[in-house]
Amino acid sequence: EANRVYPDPSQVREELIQKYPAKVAKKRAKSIIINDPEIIPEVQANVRTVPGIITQRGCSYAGCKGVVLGPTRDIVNIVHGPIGCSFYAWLTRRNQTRPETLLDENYIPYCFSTDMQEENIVFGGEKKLKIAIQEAYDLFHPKSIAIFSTCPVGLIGDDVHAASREMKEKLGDCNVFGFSCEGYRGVSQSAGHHIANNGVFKHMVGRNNTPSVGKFKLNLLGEYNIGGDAFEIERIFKKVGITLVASFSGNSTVGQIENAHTADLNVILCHRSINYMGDMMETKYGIPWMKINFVGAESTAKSLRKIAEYFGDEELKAKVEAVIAEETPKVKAVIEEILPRTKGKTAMLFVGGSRAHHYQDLFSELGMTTVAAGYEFAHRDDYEGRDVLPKIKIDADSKNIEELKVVADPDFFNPRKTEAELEALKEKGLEINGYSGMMKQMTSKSLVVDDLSHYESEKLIEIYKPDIFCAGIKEKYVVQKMGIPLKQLHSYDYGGPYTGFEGAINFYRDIDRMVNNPVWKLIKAPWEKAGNGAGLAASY
Ligand code: CFM
Ligand code: HCA
Repeated sequence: EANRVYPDPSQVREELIQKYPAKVAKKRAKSIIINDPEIIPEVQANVRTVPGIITQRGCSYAGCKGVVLGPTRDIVNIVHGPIGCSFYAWLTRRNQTRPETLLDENYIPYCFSTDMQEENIVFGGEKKLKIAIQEAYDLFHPKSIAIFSTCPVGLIGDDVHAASREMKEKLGDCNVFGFSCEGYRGVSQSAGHHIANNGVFKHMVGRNNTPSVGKFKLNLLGEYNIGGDAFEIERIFKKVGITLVASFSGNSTVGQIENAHTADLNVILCHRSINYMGDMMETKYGIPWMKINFVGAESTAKSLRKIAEYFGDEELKAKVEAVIAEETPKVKAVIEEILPRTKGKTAMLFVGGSRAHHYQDLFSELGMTTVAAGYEFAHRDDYEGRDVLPKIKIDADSKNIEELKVVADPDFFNPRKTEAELEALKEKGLEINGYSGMMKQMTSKSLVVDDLSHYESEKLIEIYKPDIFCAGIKEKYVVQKMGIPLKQLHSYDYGGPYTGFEGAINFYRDIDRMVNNPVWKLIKAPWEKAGNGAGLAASY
């Protein structure tokens, strides 16, 4: 495998687009890029998918309700729309939660919907929505109820915000707020993230001013506890003595989020889904943010060191080093065992807006090369790095989603670091408010494809024959029928956690099992193999 010859990327690019009509080919070409980590080329991203192309993407409602709000356990999330939108978003993301006691509120297993019917489309659905809010309140008395708009809501003009305000007033002790996250807004889930960030910031953050306790207090942004990822990060934080004030939003509660503005630092794991929150909290409360990554053992160690460096405390730094020293040997031992079996193998990653980048770390720890990767709905900064932002010409979301006007709150603005301190941290390589995207880390001449189409995925597999393909449920069985194992990087199939040190070990073992499973070579029936034409008849 070490001598593997990779296909010429420019030929691959040609092959991917040659069957398309000229106009489509021209558009797709701008999203299919041959990487150069030194002079990072421009990638067309966050633009509308060409109609007719089978995309991996989802919708704005998914990004708002499922992704950002979904993992908070004590909000009743009511979907205003036809039942399918709720049903297909019901527990499919594997975001886990751990209430402290059996009596603690946990609505994650439930599926709340207004079950909109034709009659509501014709005569309006606001009345039904208000009845649903009242019913949920009477049954559960939750602290918060959030309302999510599906496509028909925007089409018929129901005002979910007015209905929420009215019900909040009426109920008194329940925070009710709505989201205009109709599926068709923007071009993908990404618009829904932005809408969710704005709503959570406006209606939740800052409602509880009780000072949080702890010496090193931070919020973890962009971590959603898929497969228990947050539990592993919480375990590590606890071990090193870091206080997690709020998580946005894996294993989180309403109370945490309402109190988040009392933390001293925001660390961001998935930048795509929650960067808006980091920026808004910095403007209003003076909390700086920095990018970290707990996917991969090395990245975890690096991120812990970065956090310790930010707080600048010698005791914390020593504790971080002690924990890394304690956790690393077991990780190394597993890598040593597995590496001879995974070294030189190749991977492709096509997911979401951050994992296609982060999971490359785990593969490189296994000696595997990422030959092609791309996001479903990321923006140019996720590919090229945040410093490209001012140059961005095409940003479909900003046309659709209004930025919240955020200003410093004189009562609560507390600059956690002076300008000079922030500069000093930057000089130490801490990248406060910045990070480099996927392409800087990928090898020269690897392929970067945004919003990969179904057709292109089949072509890529035919050409490269990767040892593993990483994507989601829609791709899984099509790819496996081609004889290539598919690891779901959304739900982790049934696995996880994959974060931190324990998670890295879980991932190595799962990948080893997949890429070295002889079953993939048996995908063709004996009579389908070349030269075995007579085999079938002869065997009967
Ligand atoms: Fe962020 Fe996510 Fe992702 Fe995302 Fe998603 Fe997800 Fe994902 Mo699925 S928030 S961008 S919208 S890391 S749900 S937990 S796995 S596509 S790569
Ligand atoms: C979403 C959620 C999703 C879908 C995963 C998949 C998730 O985008 O609506 O396609 O397999 O992680 O659950 O990304």
